[in-house]
Amino acid sequence: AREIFLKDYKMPDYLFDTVDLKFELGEENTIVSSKIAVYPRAAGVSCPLVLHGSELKLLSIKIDGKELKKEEFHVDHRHLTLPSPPVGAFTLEIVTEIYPQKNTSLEGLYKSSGNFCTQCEAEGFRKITFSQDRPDVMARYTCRIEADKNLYPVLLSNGNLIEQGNLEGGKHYALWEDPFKKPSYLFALVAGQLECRDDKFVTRSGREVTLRIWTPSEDVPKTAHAMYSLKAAMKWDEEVFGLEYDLDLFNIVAVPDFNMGAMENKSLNIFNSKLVLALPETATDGDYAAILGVIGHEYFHNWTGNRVTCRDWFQLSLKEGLTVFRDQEFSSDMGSRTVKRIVDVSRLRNFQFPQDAGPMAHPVRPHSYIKMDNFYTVTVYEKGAEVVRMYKTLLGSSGFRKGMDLYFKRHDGQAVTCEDFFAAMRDANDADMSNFLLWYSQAGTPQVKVTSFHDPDAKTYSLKFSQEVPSTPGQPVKEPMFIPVAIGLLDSSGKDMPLTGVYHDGMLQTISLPDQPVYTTVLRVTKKEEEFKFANIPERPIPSLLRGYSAPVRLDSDLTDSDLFFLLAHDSDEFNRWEAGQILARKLMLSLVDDFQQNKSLSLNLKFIEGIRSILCNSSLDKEFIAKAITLPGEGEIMDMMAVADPDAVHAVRSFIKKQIALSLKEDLLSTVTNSRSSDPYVFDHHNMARRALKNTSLAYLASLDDPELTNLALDEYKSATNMTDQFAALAAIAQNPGQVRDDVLSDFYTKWRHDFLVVNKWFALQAMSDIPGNVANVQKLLSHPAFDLRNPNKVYSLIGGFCGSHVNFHAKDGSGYKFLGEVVLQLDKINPQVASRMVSAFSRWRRYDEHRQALAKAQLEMIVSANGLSENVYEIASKSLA
Ligand code: B3K
Ligand code: ZN
Repeated sequence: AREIFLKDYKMPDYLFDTVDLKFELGEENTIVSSKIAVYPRAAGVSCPLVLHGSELKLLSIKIDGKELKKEEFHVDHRHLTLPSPPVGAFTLEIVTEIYPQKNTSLEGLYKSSGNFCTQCEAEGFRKITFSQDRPDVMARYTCRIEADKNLYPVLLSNGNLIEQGNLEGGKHYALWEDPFKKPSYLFALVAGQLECRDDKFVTRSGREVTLRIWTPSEDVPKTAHAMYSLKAAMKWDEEVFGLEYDLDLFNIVAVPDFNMGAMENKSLNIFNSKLVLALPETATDGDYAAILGVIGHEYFHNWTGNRVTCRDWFQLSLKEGLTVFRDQEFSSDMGSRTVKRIVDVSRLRNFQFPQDAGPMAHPVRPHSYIKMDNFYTVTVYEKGAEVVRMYKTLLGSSGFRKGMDLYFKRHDGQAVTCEDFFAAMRDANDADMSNFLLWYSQAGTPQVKVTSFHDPDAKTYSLKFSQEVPSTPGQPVKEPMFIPVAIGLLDSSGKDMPLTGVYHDGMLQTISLPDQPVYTTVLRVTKKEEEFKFANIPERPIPSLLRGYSAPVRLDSDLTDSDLFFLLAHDSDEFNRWEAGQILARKLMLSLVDDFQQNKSLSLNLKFIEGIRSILCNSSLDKEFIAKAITLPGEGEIMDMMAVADPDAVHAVRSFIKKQIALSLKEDLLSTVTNSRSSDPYVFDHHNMARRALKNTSLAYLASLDDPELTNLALDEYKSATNMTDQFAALAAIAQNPGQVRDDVLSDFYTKWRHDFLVVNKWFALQAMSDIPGNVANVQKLLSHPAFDLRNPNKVYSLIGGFCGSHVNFHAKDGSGYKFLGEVVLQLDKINPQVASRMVSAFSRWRRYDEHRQALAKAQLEMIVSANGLSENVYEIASKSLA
């Protein structure tokens, strides 16, 4: 397999002005005719023109209307080469034949429940026709679609519909024109039997935009929330970034077979149905929130990704990190900012930190790849979003906005790099950002240590920072990073102290004056070791460090347990209140894991329970915040902090603490459940979501006790639920404990929902993720359940992905989990390499476990890499995992 390197980037020799496509969609094959206006980037050059193409049957090729002779071009399985095209501009016409009906990779043109659709990012356009399939070649496209009118009444592509009509033989056609230049990866086509929900949005400059969400007719009633989300996103982008939509039509299509969540094709977003369809009875609060976020995300790409795109795929985070940051901010403004931050930081810790510490660790801007699809990662997306957030933390809201404005002013219509974004931020603010760019090139989570010292005589409070970036594959030695540390100091009554000035590098920098007190300041930590000394601090403060999680680092401080309990009770930064509780919980869990491993009996510190009780019973706190604050850190997070990850110990300890909390706080939890019920119809708003979250978190604690009375309570909740959030939460609560009740209620749920594939996927996922002993056998059985299908990515993610999420079962000591995954990966790889490669990633941290498990996992990885006909996708992940 060939590896592609960032350092080898070369500008294209030829550019495309226009691309006119014609699709003749048929039942056996599809004929694609492409007419490209080609011109050399530098006048007068003559060199070969190399087009990408894969799995294409070439039918004809013409230059300026003249059919090429055999010796005038060359085709292999990746390229079509024209060794000596004409000097100057010319027209290239190519006709190819493709077989969408046989395309199970769901990349390029394929069929999903009878409808045609496309997925081109990153390099799927080359499976449709020969092209320079790279993002720095931007052209204006037209697309003519011809198809049977009965089978495919709806024909969609990017831009504006400029012509449509009937053809002979029961066919019809539509001609679409996209006035904006775009790279091939943003091309889209949809044809099929679809109906739409129609709406309007008037932009603030008065453009009336038609909004349409397309689904099979029976699903149209389920698109109301997606439409609400779209309109909210359009308004938000105008208000917060001054960005308006730029066409008269915006289409969203929902398809059941889709590799990822969604795709931001210009004016024709294609979505995985699970991120569009929702009714209170079928979708949970989590689903509603995900729909809001992803509809926003794809819409926001219209500016960050489409109007300004990436020069090459190494720059992916330029659009993805930035757009994730934008969707996070959007969701924060629509709900609770603190809770959204907690959710995002937990995700980073549970998934990105492990990636950044393992064999697949890569910088936010990777240096090389074999298959680009393997780099749509939590590092590029979520760590990339943290990098964007740090600009905002350093430059402030208005400085960040100035940087964004300059970025669009400079680069609208261009394909650019992460440096261009950095330069816009820096130049718009005249800022000194020293070594900030290292965030794009150095992998690994920086480890930051802080020690504090109060000097009562000098009334100073000093914080000494040291940092270390761990070595990662290909990067043994690292330089110190630019780390913005937002900080506040609490006095003994728990109030924020005004921060007046700080000594740094021998200079006193003023922070605030008495009439305009400042309580949070951002320290710029840039060296391996560095000291900051606050002036006018009369008493020993409790520091609130890294407020709002101002940088994606692992922070270690000398805060004592009592400092942390104090912060949990008083910090004005709500995120850090949660964080203080999490630090306490992590310490506690790690020390109990030690006890467990030494066969000591486990016992729980009363102070911890009391801390949880005081949060649970504090009626002044937001209920969703409480739900988060009483939830223990994930097992993955704890294992990630251990020298040798021990899934059995971590699971035993987490379950033990859960049950202890449930036992000790039983009455409080019961009254929380009782008081949080509501008979009002479902509303998706923060108030009601928070109420449900707290009720259901409490219910899960109670049901963990496996006490018949409490199981009955959960059963009552299950039966009386009027929405999926409550119904599914009750089901999950019951399903924690093996037994007849569990089996009965699971089969009741399936019977109720067997007609709704999205709900059935939840049912698969719940069983797959279960920590009940020996679950591999159940999952194996579900593989042959009539509702399961290896060709549908959502089903695979629910059942196979879900199973790998249960640390105890996937890492079962007998190797049964590894064996199960190894076999499935090879089957899947034949169908859909992208999905197979996501699944094989579960093996990548095998070195973190004991020798016995290592040997078992390694054997599976070796079996996989040596398999015949393995895809490059799976090969890359498996071989890098073994390296
Ligand atoms: N840009 C797409 C992801 C494409 C993945 C290609 N393997 C969705 C998104 O991030 O918005
Ligand atoms: Zn995106």
